[in-house]
Formats: sequence, C-alpha cells, structure tokens
Amino acid sequence: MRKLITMALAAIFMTGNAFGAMHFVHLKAKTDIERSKIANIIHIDQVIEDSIYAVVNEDDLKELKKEIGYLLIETHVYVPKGPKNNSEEIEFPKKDEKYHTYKETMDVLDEMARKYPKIVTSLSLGTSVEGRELKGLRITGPRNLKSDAFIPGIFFVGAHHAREHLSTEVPLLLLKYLLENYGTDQRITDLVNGRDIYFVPMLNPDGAMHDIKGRKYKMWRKNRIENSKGSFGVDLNRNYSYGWGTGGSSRRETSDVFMGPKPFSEPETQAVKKFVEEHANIRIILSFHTFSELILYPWGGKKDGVSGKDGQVFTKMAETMSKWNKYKPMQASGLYVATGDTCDWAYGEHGIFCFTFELSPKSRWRGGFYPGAKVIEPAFQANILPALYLIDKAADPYGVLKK
Ligand code: 0X9
Ligand code: ZN
Repeated sequence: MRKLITMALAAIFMTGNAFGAMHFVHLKAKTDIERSKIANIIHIDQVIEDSIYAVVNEDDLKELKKEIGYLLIETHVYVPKGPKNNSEEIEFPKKDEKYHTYKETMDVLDEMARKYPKIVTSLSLGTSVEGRELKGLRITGPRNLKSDAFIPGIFFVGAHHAREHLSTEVPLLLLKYLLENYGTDQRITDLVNGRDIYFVPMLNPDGAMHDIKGRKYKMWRKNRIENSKGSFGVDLNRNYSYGWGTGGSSRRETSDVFMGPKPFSEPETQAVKKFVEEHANIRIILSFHTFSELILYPWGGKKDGVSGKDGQVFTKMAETMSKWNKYKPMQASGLYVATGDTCDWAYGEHGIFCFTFELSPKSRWRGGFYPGAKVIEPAFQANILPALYLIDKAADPYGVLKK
C-alpha cells in the first residue's frame, strides 16, 4: 500500500523528467563568487539582490546539498500548473495556444517564403537530434538574391533553450514585420535592400516540443540527445567552443547546464557554427532567450570586460537599445560566469558583435518561463526598434562610436 502511495505521489510530481520530481530552490548568494559556484551546478533562473531562484531536478538538488548546502534557504517540490494530461499530443496548453509549435513555426516560414519570393529564401541549417529540420529564412533586397556582392549580414536566433518559448515568437513576429512593411515603410525597405537578414526562430525544436508534450509544461531546458547513462540533454548554451568547460557549466550529464562531451558535440550548435562560418558577412548576432529583461554582451565566461574599441561598441549598442526596450544592459558574466555560450564564441572566435536578449517577463513572479500569451505582443513591440537598430548597425558597428 505504502509503495503504491509513493508511486502515485511520484507520478503526480513527475514533470516528464525521467529522473523524478523537480524542486524549487532559493539560495542566498551574496557575492558573485558564490553565484558562480552555484552556476557550476545548476542553471540560475533569476538573480535578485542576494537571492537566487531556480527549479532543479532531483540530481541537481542532491549535488547542491552536497557541495553548497549552506547556501540553501528554501526548497520544495515544484508542481507545474495545468490540468493532468498524459497524452502525447504536441500542442501548447489551451491558454497558450497562440505560441507556435515546431510545425506551426515551419508553416509560417514556408508561408513567408511563398508570399514574398522576391525578398525571401528558405534556409536549412541542418537537423536536430530527433531529425527535425533546422529551418530559417534569409531576407534581403531582390537584387542581392542574384548577386555575389558583399552585403552586411545579421543573424537572429531563438530558442536555444526549450522552455523559453517566447524566444521563438519574437523573431517570428520580427521577420513577418519586416516582410509586411517592405515596400511601404521606407526605413524597412532600405534596411532590407542593404542587408542580409537571417532568422532561425527555433534552434532547439526537440527540446521545445518535449517541453509542451501532453499539453503540459515540463520546465525542459536542454536538447534531447540521449546521454551515456540514459539521461537526456546537453545545454546548447554551454556547448560552444570558446572557453568551453571552464566555469558555469557542468560535466554531470543530468545537470541542466551539462556542457556536452566536447565543444560542438550537438547537431544544433554544429548547425550554427557551420552557418555562421559559411556566411562571413554576419557582423551582428542576436540570440533570444528568456527571462529577466536584460541585454547581455560578452564576456560571459570571464569577469574581464571586452577591451578597447570593441568593448565600447558593445556598451554603446546595449545602452542605446535599452532606451527602447527598457531592458537592463549588462555584461553577461555580471549575472553569473558561464562558459560555452553563443556570444562568447561568436565574438571570441569571429569578432561578431553578439547580444543575448533575456526577454520578458522581468521576474518569476510574473510567470518566469511561462508568462502566458499576453506577453507575446508587448515583447515583440518593445524589440522592434532594437532589432532595426542592429540591422542598421550591421553595416558598420564601429559607427556607433562616432559623435
Ligand atoms: O544561462 C544562460 O544560458 C542564459 N540565461 S537563460 O536563463 N536564458 O538560460 C544567459 C547566458 C548569458 N551568458 C553568460 N552568463 N555567460
Ligand atoms: Zn536561455
């Protein structure tokens, strides 16, 4: 009987994670040294003053207790909201149906390519672990499509992290916005004519679809590779090569910040590497994530700031954009040190000015990773001007330093 009750409880608390219940944790971390110690073990969902909040799996909690138990001030089992549902249906929970599934996202990309053939071409960057095509769009003026001349490029990418569904919606709305206003809005027409604008709205489709399977969120972060002992997932934003594995990521396969067995071990990060390296005109990258409303720039893997003129370009651009979206501009490692992310690689290896936007909401009390459909439109609106600015500056990033 007791065994039955335990099993039933385990089933209730299971959030789709094969390793058991998820736990909410609140830790006290007064210094960035303490924060960075924590970032070696778990993913930090939010930092507020000297508090850290996160939802972690059973294994991560064990490790936290073992390594830095003295910092833990509150833990309880995390029970995701929403009706019980054991189906395998791949669709968002009813109230969030406005969000796009992988299939719906691909349908939008196909529809745009069909509707605007003069300025859009479809891209295929590769395939995910489970075999989903990693699709994108290239938007550029009709003449550029036929010529080999150099045109400055910019790359917008969403959903490295599965549960950050808003990070697919914003680039999807942005690309539609550019296309719908091309030919009528002069600024947009000129920008599109003068740039190569690349969009990949869902880089981690397997993780994102796993997160919504059965129409119930699972707090999934990583991709869906099967690891050596049967757990799943590598954190794609710890899998890039620059400074890989030197802090703020874990070698434990069950960790939410598992760096993978080697840099670029994953097909999804390999796809970005290959694409960016084959498109040498890319001068700026914007990687969308959620949440906290931040504009982050390198370095993320070390405390030093980017030196010289480049450092000034990063801060100037971040500060300018923050006036429009009201997000807080900061160096990524100011949040916590973490290595293997997109931007340290893009800038460190290729000198690309790369930003990470942590979209809405501002805090976990406003919904955290699952803020609902109401935030989609305002998050898009807030980021139109920052996106247009980056598209513009791709022609000459150093131009922002001129008086
Ligand atoms: O931890 C991450 O990968 C990003 N935050 S998220 O909540 N979306 O997972 C932030 C990456 C910023 N980079 C570093 N701090 N290195
Ligand atoms: Zn993220």
